[in-house]
Amino acid sequence: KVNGTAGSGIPENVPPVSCPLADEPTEIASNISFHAKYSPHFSPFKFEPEQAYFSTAESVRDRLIQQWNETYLHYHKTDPKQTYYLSMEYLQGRALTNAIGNLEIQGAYADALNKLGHDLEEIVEQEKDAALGNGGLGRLASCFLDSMATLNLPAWGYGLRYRYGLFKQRITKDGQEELAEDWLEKFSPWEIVRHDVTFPIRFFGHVEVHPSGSRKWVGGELVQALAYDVPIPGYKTKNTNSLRLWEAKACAEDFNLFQFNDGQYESAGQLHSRAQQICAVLYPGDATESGKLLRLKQQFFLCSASLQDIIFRFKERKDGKGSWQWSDFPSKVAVQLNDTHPTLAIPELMRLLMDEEGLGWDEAWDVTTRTVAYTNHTVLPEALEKWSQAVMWKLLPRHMEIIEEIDKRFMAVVHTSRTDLESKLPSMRILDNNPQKPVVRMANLCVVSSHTVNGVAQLHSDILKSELFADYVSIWPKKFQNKTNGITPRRWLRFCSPELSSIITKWLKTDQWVTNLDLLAGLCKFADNEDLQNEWASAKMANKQRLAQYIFRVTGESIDPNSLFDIQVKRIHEYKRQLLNILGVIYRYKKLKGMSPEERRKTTPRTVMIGGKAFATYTNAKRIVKLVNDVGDVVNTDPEVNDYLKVVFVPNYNVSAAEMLIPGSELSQHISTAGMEASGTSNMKFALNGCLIIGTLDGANVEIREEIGEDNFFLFGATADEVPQLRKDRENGLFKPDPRFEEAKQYVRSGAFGSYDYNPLLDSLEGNSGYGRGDYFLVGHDFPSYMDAQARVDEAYKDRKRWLKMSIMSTAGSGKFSSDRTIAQYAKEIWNIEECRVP
Ligand code: B1H
Repeated sequence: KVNGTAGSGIPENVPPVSCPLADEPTEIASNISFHAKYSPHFSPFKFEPEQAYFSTAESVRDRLIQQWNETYLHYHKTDPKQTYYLSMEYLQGRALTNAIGNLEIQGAYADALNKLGHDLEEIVEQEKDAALGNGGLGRLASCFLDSMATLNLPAWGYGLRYRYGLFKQRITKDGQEELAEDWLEKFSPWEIVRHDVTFPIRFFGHVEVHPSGSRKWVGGELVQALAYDVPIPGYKTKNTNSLRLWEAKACAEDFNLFQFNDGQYESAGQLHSRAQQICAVLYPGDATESGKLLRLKQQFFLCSASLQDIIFRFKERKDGKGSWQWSDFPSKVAVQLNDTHPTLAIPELMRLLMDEEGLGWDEAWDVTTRTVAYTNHTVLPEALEKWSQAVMWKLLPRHMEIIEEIDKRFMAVVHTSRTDLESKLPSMRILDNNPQKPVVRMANLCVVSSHTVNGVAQLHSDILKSELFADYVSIWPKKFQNKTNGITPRRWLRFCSPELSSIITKWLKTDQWVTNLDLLAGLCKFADNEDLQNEWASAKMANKQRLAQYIFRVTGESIDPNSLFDIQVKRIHEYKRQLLNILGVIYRYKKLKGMSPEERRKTTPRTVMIGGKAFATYTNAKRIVKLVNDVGDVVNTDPEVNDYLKVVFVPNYNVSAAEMLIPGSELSQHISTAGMEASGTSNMKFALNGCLIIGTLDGANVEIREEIGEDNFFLFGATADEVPQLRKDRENGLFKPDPRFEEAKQYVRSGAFGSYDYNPLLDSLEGNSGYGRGDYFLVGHDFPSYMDAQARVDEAYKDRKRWLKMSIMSTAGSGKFSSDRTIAQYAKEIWNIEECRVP
């Protein structure tokens, strides 16, 4: 038994010492010092914050393991249908606060640490963020894990254990610099290596045809996938699921001792170091051919290891329970693909069923298509994955045969039953056989092979149906669904803002909102209540002060907690329009400079914070980072203005920084070109924390505005259906720029913010057409309505009562955006799984 629980365990007459799961602070303190002494990673005579963190984490892990074992046993016994979430990214952030919060042992651990001479708040800061993801897509996967455990759903996350996560961002005088993020530098106390869970993964090789006609993939190179399990506790429940992260290892016999003894040290370990490359870094840049091959290897590695594991578990739990059939597989297994990155799960499941298990094509296809579902997260053309057929034939020859067959059969269906769609076939096909560059279109493969395809916000799902996947809708009208994203209210309110949380609990007279977020609507009726407003304001002020200290620590800049805290934090991308934000700031600065001191005193003082990482080779994104920093340098040292405006670039934005920034925010910017941001999820986190939104009708903004009320949302900009015509107008020379927009750009070109050459960046806003040129993202078109909306913000902030009411209404209207709601919908409407609560 590899994963097994039955039969081969420790004999019952020799039970292990029961795990010391103490509740009393004194006992917890003993347990922490036990770990410091008997699971030492440091000198046992040292107990500084770092040592205290690791021993505290190990003490908490004891509890997690206890619940995690019980959960595994319970699922094994009950044998429900389970969901397997396949994602190349998880942005888990820190685990300690979340674990003791979900286990409800926060107070006891704080007291225990006090007895040991430490402060919990300081200890949790010792933990490095696990940043195995890029942005929203990876954080969504992590919020989903929290909700699946909290809802007692039998579910697993599968991902890769990258040695280096998303790069660390440092700001120098030249702008962004990327450094390796060594999250495993010491070790992670939250993962359990599973030497009993390994699978072989093949690359390259060829297809062998047997006389019977059956085919088999052989040869090439083999590496081992080794499992690391991260326990995922639910909130106030015993259920503790697994995030299973795969690491690549060479087989022991791959080490060439003969070569080593001969002094050829490097070639002796060649296969070892090649295996290690697979999980070395998150998304290696794909500019080079070798980088591309490595990314494809990573994707296949995740898919093959996870599916072998899933099939193993399916068979294991069926063992000894009478007869079972492969046709039962879809009633025990749901596989969710987080975007197209794990698409290879489809041909890999087909291969395993046909070549390893002996099923015929039709049977294997039926099982696969009833098992797999696909979530689309973007309509941006550059993010729709297309893999070179040549590279795929080389790395995965058997999978390419299967993909060709899926393509062929799909064409046959259209030719026989949908002749009306024949003219659309060239773009609907999975294979794009363009002789210049033949590719496999991964999204098309997903749509054809999945039982369900969903978008991540209503507007996005509508766009998928009316544009990207429109031609498929008439074939499979019921295949397409919407699942509006959500966020976990535990990490994103209960734990990151304990001050606001206790006020909410006090006024709602219950803390049930933490698992039933719709209860927040109960705050509406108190939105005008002066007592609530005062308590609300003081919690917000406490969070702003904490944020101001953080900003001082990471940038050296002093900011005034009495100014309006205005924040935009997300990956830097032209479609997200940080450039619109900073051009607005530049215009504001120029106006402030032209005012008399009395006039300035009548303005609303603001602190504008912008943070986010730019992809290392994305030149315009890096220029935007540099511009924000340069504007900050000028504005913040200008004594005429800096009481009324400060501009701060927040370095190295990550999950932990978000937990500090979001509770202290009052206004946040979600200002993408309409139709381009699939959903956004930080918009939900800000609104939940009583932060007002200035935004376009894009992604989930549309639904947030519906829920919190249009009076409580600062709306501006073109709508998604206007965008194509506006781009055409521009091509036809019909666009008349607003003078304010021209003035802001001109100010930068004049050198007001230093000698760096911003002309190439600003030139992307000029001209008439082209992706990334001719103002494709419509910054110029939306600039005047953006500035008008900002003027409405300034006015609203002057009226303290009105602002506080809007803030309370934002929180009150955020119930829909709990990932508990999202996951309950996936469970019911896509996965068909039910709760399996550990007694
Ligand atoms: C989202 C990505 C993404 N959509 C390619 N697509 C990647 C694409 O490494 N890659 O190759 C990585 C990530 N990420 C985001 O998903 C959307 O832009 C957000 O709007 C959305 O909220 C989020 C979660 O659905």
